Amino acid sequence: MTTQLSKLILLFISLVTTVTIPPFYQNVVAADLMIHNARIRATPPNAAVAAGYLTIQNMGSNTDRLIGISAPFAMKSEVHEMTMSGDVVQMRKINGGLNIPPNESLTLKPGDRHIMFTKLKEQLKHGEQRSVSLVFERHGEIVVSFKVEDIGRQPQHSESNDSQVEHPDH
Ligand SMILES: [Cu+2]
Repeated sequence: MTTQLSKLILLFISLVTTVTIPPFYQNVVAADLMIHNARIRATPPNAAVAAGYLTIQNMGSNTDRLIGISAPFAMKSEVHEMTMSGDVVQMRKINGGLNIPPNESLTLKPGDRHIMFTKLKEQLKHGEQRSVSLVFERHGEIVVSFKVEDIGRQPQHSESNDSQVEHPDH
């Protein structure tokens, strides 16, 4: 009986661990948070930076806060916002994290707030999947698979003077 039970448990474990994860745009559900459409703009060789986008939906009843991002392929990962300075679009690091109130979602998208992966260690090619770690105040760390794809170029933007981030053309 005990042996049969342990066989059953083993079978169950192997079933659970071999479940295939859809490769593209998988929705990651971690307790109250659902993360979808996570993607990174593919880069040319030797690019210094790459932009990432996603939607984080808060299905719970408490505000959560995205407080940290890290990726093995970049030295630094941060959230940027775009601002207009005269005719020039600039981007600036957002400090202090981003709130996601209950029943609302946070969307980072081209031409708007985005994740900026800086000091890239390698090229990010169309079709790849890259793991990125998101840290939330309430939920802690969630590792999300981002799909690398050719996304139409963003309008040119330059870096604001007060920012510490290095941003060659991209
Ligand atoms: Cu940026």
